[in-house]
Amino acid sequence: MKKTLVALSFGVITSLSSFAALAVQADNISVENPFAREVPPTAPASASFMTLKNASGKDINLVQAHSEVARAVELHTHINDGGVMRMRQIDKITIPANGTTELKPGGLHIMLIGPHNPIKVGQTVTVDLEFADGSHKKVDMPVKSFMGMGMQNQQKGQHRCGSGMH
Ligand SMILES: [Cu+2]
Repeated sequence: MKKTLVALSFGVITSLSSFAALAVQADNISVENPFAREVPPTAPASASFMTLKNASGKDINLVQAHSEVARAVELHTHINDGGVMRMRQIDKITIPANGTTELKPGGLHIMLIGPHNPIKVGQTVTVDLEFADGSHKKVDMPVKSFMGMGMQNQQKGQHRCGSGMH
């Protein structure tokens, strides 16, 4: 009987520690100021932005993102292509050890391609972040209008960037 108990608790400890190992990257990442961009019903894509903070002493890579609001979700950056800002898909976004990575208009972003429904102000969009170790973090983000953020100039750049992709 005693032997069984010991074996049982050992099994529990083993599974707990392996769970902790799996969850460690997501647990070290905190998300600040997440938001998604409102787009017209006909828009082929939207984007989401946030500040990612890494509380660990090792670099953490965001390798994928998932969301039920869109047909496909991609990690993107902007590149300056002969004076024109264009988007490009990338395979990871690195959050440096004890550092911060900002996803913002005109820079890194999470692309929501082919929204199933119009993405409007007042809604909340959920994006699931997946890190290199397979751990996940769900982020609920309000939908914001760029016009309401005093970012008219940015919006012009975004539009050009979007038409460059499609
Ligand atoms: Cu993009």
